[in-house]
Amino acid sequence: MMKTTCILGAPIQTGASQPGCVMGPQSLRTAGLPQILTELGWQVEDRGDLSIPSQAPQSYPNPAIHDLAETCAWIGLLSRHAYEAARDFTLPIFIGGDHSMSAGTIAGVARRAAELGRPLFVLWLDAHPDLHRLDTTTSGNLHGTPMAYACGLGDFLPYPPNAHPLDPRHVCMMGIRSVDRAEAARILETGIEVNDMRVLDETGVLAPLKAFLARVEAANGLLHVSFDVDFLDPGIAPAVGTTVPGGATFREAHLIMETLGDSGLVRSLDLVELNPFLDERGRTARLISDLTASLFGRRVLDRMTRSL
Ligand code: 6HN
Ligand code: MN
Ligand code: MN
Ligand code: MN
Repeated sequence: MMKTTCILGAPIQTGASQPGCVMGPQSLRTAGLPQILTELGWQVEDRGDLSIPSQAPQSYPNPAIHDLAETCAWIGLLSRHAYEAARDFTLPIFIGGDHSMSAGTIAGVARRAAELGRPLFVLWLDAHPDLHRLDTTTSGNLHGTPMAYACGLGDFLPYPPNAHPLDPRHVCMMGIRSVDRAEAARILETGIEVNDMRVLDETGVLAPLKAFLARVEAANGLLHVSFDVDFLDPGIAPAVGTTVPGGATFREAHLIMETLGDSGLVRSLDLVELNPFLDERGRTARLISDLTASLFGRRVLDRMTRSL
């Protein structure tokens, strides 16, 4: 059967502190992502970019929060489109856009998993856990909230209701190295698996990844991967607004993506937080599209063949 993917652009940047993520989808198209996946034998449909109408401002008791109405509109829109993409394609790609969009994409793929009667698992590759509730964020940047929303932790009104909350035991985080106090409390309460950079330094990336993949497989689960550009070390991926030193290396990141590709368990992918305004000659966009190629099956021998 033909392997199918779609590219769905979500140019949202109101969840971040600085503008630029709006250019993320176009930057990955310019890096050649659709052609790369086509060459790997996938049938690729570019569904273009979604957009929301302009929103009336919405206030909230936590005065730090900004652009709440925009984020709510994006989450509702993405939830519907991610559900349809998960229904219609083998492995859809949701390209951001800031990470608040994952509140919508995870809700959409969770609806599809519920329809199939299969559990949803999420691999969260990020410097941050993004576990803020609306009452705990102090930056007010809503890209710090999608994982708490996805797991149904706290009252998220006026976000759209979350009909299929994710089981926190079905989440595996890797690359974490910047955690706010309120987020640390959520991690301790829920027992979410957090492989911070110290764990990755001590065990390497493969041991925790393979243990998680074995759990997904044993549960006949569907796996969603949420890839935040700041998971990577800023030295190789400067195009992100929330750089944190000491991130994943080029080799660690490729090994993760190749292992995910080999597993055959991944059913959807977020590529988020790419801010091309901060890039250097397109290097981050090229790296993200190469990492995506690794997940979609590109292996060293393919590249050798091509250069012969
Ligand atoms: N991201 N914890 C910080 C905050 O402002 O709440 C950083 C959030 C980063 C969000 O990386 O998607
Ligand atoms: Mn994030
Ligand atoms: Mn992050
Ligand atoms: Mn379970």
